[in-house]
Amino acid sequence: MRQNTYLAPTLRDVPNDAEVISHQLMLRAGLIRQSASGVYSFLPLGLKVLQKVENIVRDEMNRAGAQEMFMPSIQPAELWQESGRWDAYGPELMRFKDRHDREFALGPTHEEVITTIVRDDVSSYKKLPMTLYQIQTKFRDERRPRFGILRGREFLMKDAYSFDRDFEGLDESYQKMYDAYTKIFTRFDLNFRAVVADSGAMGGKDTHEFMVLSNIGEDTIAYSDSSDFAANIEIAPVNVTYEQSNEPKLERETVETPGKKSIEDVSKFLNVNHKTCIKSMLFIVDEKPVLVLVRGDHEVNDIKIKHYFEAEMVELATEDETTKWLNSETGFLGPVGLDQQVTLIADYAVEMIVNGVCGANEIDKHLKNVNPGRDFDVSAYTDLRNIQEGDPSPDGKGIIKFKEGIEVGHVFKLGTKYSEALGATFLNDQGKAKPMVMGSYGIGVSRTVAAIIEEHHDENGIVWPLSVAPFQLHLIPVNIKQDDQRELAEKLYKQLTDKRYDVLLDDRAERPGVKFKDADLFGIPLRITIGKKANEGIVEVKVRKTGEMIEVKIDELQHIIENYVG
Ligand code: 9G3
Repeated sequence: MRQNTYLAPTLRDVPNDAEVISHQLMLRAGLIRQSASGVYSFLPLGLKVLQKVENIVRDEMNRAGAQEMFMPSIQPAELWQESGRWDAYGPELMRFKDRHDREFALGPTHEEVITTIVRDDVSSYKKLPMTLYQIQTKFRDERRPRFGILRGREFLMKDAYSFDRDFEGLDESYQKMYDAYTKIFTRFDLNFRAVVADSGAMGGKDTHEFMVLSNIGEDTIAYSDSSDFAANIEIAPVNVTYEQSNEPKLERETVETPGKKSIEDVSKFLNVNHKTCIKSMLFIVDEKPVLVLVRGDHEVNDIKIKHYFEAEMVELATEDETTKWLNSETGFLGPVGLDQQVTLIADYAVEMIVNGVCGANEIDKHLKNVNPGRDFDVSAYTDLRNIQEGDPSPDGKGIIKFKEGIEVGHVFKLGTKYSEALGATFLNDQGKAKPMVMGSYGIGVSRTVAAIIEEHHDENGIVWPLSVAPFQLHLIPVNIKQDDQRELAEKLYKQLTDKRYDVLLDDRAERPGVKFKDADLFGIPLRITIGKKANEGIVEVKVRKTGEMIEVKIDELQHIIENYVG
């Protein structure tokens, strides 16, 4: 490719609305341009990388036995009404009407579409297991698109769907996809972890997120410093045995705590350790009031509350609801003398508190020397808190540390949620109709491009791993007006492209400094510079990743290139 007419407009300055390095570099290196908030065009250089990422995903999907197909983005509302999701999603689902006033959605995902296709054309167990996938644009009207294509409103996703006879079959299909994902993210040279995650609205039990460790990730991963345990903090289980002090249990008393609401203020004011304080938070769980207790130094995890009650909705109570159920206000809530209608549950750590402090359910008052079992009974002790750095790893090996992560993949065991809702059944070997058992598997293909840049860049620009680089070689004659440099460049360009190398030739009549700055921004793995020694048949090779520079004779060049690029 000749750079002089190539649409890869580079920017010297960092665009000020780009907060993260991948967004900055994708704009500066001319990979993308924004056309609306969260909506981007891929320019030629960006598209070449996107296609390399796509093709590695495609290669591993095919090797895992998945069949590629292609579904429409336009999805009839009837499908989503049949699955019950038309009303389950809010403004994030992009909807529109056609000229006949019929309702449609722009597909954010394709469970409904794929399930009806398989329902209509697969009916025998002999055809299962079957895994289908596509690589296609998805639409999600994010409230706050940010970080460039990391969180866009139109993005490229590989979405796969597996159909099995039974749950054992699903486990096998799931494992095949899981293994394929491990190969894919390894080929992208990404530092990733498969973390146990929460299936959210998708239902089903097992699910893993493939997270690229990065300090700009929007998810927090709890991982062990000495095992491969890793889980999204949302559902990371806490496995701690708490000590109980053997101090004598004292008489409970009410104390004045004017305006002292937070655990910090109360523990300071009463001069007690915040670990002996009981944090009480009122939640409305599927319309019912639930007071949740955790130890003062812990955080409530509302996903765990949701799972405990297998609830649809878990919301923190408003002040009005707090007044209604506890006749008090946030900051002075406690479990003693609770209205029978309020369910009381507590995290395991609370059970071991002796002579604790909690709200008195009266404004400006707290209780001292409160003892679980004597002063209040809970309907259950269970795991309700966020895991914390320093906790023992739930698998008993090592200590928990936190790291932010960018979610680039997500695999789900869906079970029969969609096949039952949409009637996708098959006749088993006894001729009995059974619902197919499904899994769904996503990779954010465009998001992965940004994640690779987050991990592979330096102060001069992008440093592409060879597997996804837009070109393998960057051929740069320093001064295109010098005949010997131009002629040698053209000769090498022909030789290398004839050998099927992917070569970008900088044939622009630009100053050397501009050429080299652009080359650093583009991050093509190997740069071949043709300068003053062209007439001696000597060129300079620079390895983008290491900065290593070597001068080589033309006839040694092939060997160097094979060595580095393959
Ligand atoms: C929607 C909207 C946004 C959504 C969904 C539906 C996320 C939705 C979860 C999935 C599950 C899997 C197949 C590939 C892998 C992920 N955001 N999800 O279902 F209507 Cl607006 O997409 N789908």
